Amino acid sequence: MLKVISFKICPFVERVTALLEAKGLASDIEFISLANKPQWFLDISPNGQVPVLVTESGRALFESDAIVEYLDEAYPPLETGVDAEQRAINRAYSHLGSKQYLVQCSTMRSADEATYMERSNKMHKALGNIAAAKSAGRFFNGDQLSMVDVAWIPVFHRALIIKRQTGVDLLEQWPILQQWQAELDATGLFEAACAEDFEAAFGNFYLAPTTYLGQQMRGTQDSDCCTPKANTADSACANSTCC
Ligand SMILES: N[C@@H](CCC(=O)N[C@@H](CS)C(=O)NCC(=O)O)C(=O)O
Repeated sequence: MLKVISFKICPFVERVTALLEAKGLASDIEFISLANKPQWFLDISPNGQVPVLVTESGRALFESDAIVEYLDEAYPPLETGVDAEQRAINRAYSHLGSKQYLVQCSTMRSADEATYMERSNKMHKALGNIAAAKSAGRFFNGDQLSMVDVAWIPVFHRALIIKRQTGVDLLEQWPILQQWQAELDATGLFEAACAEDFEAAFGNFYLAPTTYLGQQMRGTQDSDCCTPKANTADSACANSTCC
């Protein structure tokens, strides 16, 4: 059985687990603490990061780009009839998506509105570019789910939770992206790719009272009002703006 080494709110992990779900591949999952990485994990993860995929033959693969390419080569492809040119285009637009993960994480962790605006603006060029490239179909390349859709799932999933909880919509300038987000949501992959308590863990970290978005959710503006809770995702990720 395939096995994913995971951290609950990591978008790089979600890209991998979304692909496993989309392909109908069963897998085990093991969550680790990133603040206190176990030695067995460091022994198999050369970059010390999640995700790691342990293949059915027992080899450990790291780097999400490499993992998703492996999964699409070793198992029936997600999208059929993709020639070399289209595959290159898919990789490029997937890369555009995964490059947004850390930018989105730091945007969501912004302590005030000015920082939030400055950081979210950094995503706007990429959002405009992906909006211009999207097909008129349900998904990126048409009506068939592609590797590009999977790469953008973590971005759209997080944007949807933030919109529902705070009313702040990262995609508000792009109705075509809102529509795409709704189509991806309707696949059920947002939830299927994540642990049952994903939204709670995500909220503890990104919607804490110390973040601008957390204040929007609570209707408060005072970032000094509260001390972050101990033993939440916050404390597990003390060194990072992202998971
Ligand atoms: N380039 C890596 C990035 C993965 C990554 O940043 N993972 C984070 C969690 S979201 C991590 O493991 N952080 C712990 C660390 O860097 O020590 C990939 O694509 O797999």
